[in-house]
Amino acid sequence: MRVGLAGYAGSGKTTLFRWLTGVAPDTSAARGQMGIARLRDDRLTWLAQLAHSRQTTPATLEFFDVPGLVGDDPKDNARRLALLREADALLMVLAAFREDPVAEYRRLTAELTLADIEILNNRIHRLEALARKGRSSAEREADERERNLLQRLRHTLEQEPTWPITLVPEEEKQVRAFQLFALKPRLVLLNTEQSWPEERIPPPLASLRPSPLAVPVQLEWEVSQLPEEERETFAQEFGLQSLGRDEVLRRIFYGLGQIVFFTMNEQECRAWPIRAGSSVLQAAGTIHTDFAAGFIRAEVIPFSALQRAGSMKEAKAHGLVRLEGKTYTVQDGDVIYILANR
Ligand SMILES: Nc1nc2c(ncn2[C@@H]2O[C@H](COP(=O)(O)OP(=O)(O)OP(=O)(O)O)[C@@H](O)[C@H]2O)c(=O)[nH]1
Ligand SMILES: [Mg+2]
Repeated sequence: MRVGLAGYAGSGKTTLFRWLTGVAPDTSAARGQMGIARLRDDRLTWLAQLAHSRQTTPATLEFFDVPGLVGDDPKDNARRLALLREADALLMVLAAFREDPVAEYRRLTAELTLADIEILNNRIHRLEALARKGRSSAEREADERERNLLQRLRHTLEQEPTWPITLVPEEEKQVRAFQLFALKPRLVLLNTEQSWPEERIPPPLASLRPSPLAVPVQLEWEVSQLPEEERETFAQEFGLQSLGRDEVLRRIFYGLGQIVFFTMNEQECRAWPIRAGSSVLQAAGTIHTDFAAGFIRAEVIPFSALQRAGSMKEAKAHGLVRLEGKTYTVQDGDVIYILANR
């Protein structure tokens, strides 16, 4: 999943990007920059040992760092926002070290919403113009249906909805090309001066779901640059109660609605990211399109059950490995073996 960093200029997006991905920022990247972070997962290490896998492949998150919005240049802001549309999900980075995060959140949300409404308006006007031209009745019907959907969406956006807005799959398909922010999962990260206890996150933000994170990004970055043996002393001196990079990544990953399932054999043990709620058929397709096409069944065991059993052989002997059909909903931590015709 590609996570876009949304926020105002100087809110700490690039500092966060560098801390999470280890990629050195390219300040000339006016079109944005991509970096990959690997998700540490002790379960994967355990499985790789069990299967004597030669290779271990963790799940990853892609981060997309773009120039932030500026207060006084609406034209370039439109360009900057357009870059963000390529992202699958949004991490809203608020500069809580210098501003009231509630006000900043409201402002940023409003900008994202207005940008979506503008796209909807343009398309609605276009459809209205088409309606005045000679269209076949089939075309007219399709246009009419699309226009109703877009008008309904616009109305929803004007009512301060809860994010993201969900559509039925057919509607989602119809508006996919617009890459609306409103349909992307979003998570708020407050970039704080110092470590904040969770209770300090102000109420209107604290009640958001997924729950916002408070991270002193600059401090975290500085500590991560010190030699290992100095980190603890420095952290204590600055009162840094660090969640740690791995935990922050984990919360972003799960907060934005992803889960992992595992596959393992002697060749490779791998954690696959997938959207929560996906079917095992979609999981099969993630591994290989052939697996989805030739899907017969899946052998599934939750990681915790396998760990308790100690080996696949024991797990099978105790009937812990289930056979599931293609509609089974994958759970986080499922160890899956796909049976397929190839
Ligand atoms: N005091 C303080 N300063 C910070 C923090 N995070 C970032 N900064 C400072 O804010 C400035 C901008 O940080 P960046 O990470 O480049 O901000 P950005 O969001 O990438 O900004 P744009 O790329 O212009 O959108 C830098 O000088 C940082 O040192 C923080 O947590 N506390
Ligand atoms: Mg930047």
